[in-house]
Amino acid sequence: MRLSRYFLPVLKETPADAQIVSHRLMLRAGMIRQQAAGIYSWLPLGYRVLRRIEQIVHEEQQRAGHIPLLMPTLQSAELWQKSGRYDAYGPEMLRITDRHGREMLYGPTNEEMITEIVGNYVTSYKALPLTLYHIQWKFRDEVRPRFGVMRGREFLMKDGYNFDLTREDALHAYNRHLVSYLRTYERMGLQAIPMRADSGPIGGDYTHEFLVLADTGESEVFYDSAITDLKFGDRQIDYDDHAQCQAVLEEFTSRYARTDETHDAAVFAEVPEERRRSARGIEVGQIFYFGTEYSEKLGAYVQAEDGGRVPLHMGSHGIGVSRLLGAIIEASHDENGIIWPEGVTPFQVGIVNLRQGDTETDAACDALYAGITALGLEPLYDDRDERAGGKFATMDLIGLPWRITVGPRGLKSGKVELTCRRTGESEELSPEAALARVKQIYAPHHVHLGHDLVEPMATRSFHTWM
Ligand code: P5A
Repeated sequence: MRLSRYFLPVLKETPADAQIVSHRLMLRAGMIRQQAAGIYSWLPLGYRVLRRIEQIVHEEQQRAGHIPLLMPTLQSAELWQKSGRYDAYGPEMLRITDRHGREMLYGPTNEEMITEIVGNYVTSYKALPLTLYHIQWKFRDEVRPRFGVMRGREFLMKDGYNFDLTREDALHAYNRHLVSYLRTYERMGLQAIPMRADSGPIGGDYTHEFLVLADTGESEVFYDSAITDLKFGDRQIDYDDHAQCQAVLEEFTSRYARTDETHDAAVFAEVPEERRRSARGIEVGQIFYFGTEYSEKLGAYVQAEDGGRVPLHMGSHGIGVSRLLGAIIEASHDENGIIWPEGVTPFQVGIVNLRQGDTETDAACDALYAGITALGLEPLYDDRDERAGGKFATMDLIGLPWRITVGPRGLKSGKVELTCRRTGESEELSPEAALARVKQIYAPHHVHLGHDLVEPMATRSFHTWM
């Protein structure tokens, strides 16, 4: 993308009403625009990151064997009357009446709808196990929408629902989700710690929240610092293997890590004092196992092997897709702007032309642009007729992890400059060597452009999702 042809409305001033750094930076970098309290337009740069995050979520869901579908945002009140949650959900639910006087709502979550779907089509235990998920907009009429996309009213969620014959199988689904979430967040450059939590209006007695540690987080958390040493890394997991998933779950949940809702001072006191931490965290996901409650109320039964009719065991699992942009920025920025992790960056490399209009410099930039594109990556080329300082400031603000600077002086000795946004370190390299470095840097990140999903590291066969 050439910056001269892009739509990147960066702000010079720091927006006065934004209280936390991620909100300020998203506004300044021209990523979002508020349209009403807690409701945002996703401007091109923000939309790109949102799509990258969605892509990672889709890949990791499908790697775990989960199947994408798409349910609507509007739901009929009838479904929720069946589960008993229509009244219980309270003023957080946005209720709408259509022209025929029918009661509708903008879905805050989809347990009822997916249970109705599965209950209608699945009749035998042979169709199980089954996990369906979608990435869809939700609406929760939060009392205090704030911090930009972090606590929105309209927000994007990945929500998945497992249907199993037995409690044991459903607990395997729970474990499998926990494992796949660890991998998902790590690919986004985040450490998200699973913590024992409270189930709230979703129900059930078995739940973990995933928290990213950040001073601006809304949750108070208590944990054993040894947990922050754990890395998922590039382990290959067979997601059908119960024992393997259970082992990973135990590894990542055996240390003390709880939100304030489930915090137990007596148990916490058993953690060695030097490892006891209390901190703030951003909840980027939550998983639940809740048994047969929804299945019974909405009629999701199957015929078991012995011919009996049994309700399905269920759980639900959510990732705060739009909130993740805020969480990533909270975890990764400096005084000059955002620092995107390679896995989610909107463009992989920025190209800065120090003398726009100079034939040789322009040609060198064009050649780099073509070279990066040929690697299957997307450069953002600042080809505007602007001063170098302004170009660097824009690149730093929008946070591209790597920048190549091209100017007449360097080109005289055949060199361009490759700069790492995170460390600020620069290397003088030939354009060919710079391209080779870029290729090497992005090799582990499976950057997929457009809508095609071809996953080279599949542990099982993939569905393409669009
Ligand atoms: C699990 C999936 C559920 O709704 N039902 C379907 C279950 N869980 S949850 O914890 O309530 O939400 C899942 C994740 O969504 C994000 N989230 C939000 N993001 C932005 N603004 C909000 N107002 C908001 N509310 C929830 C969180 O990341 C949460 O973990």
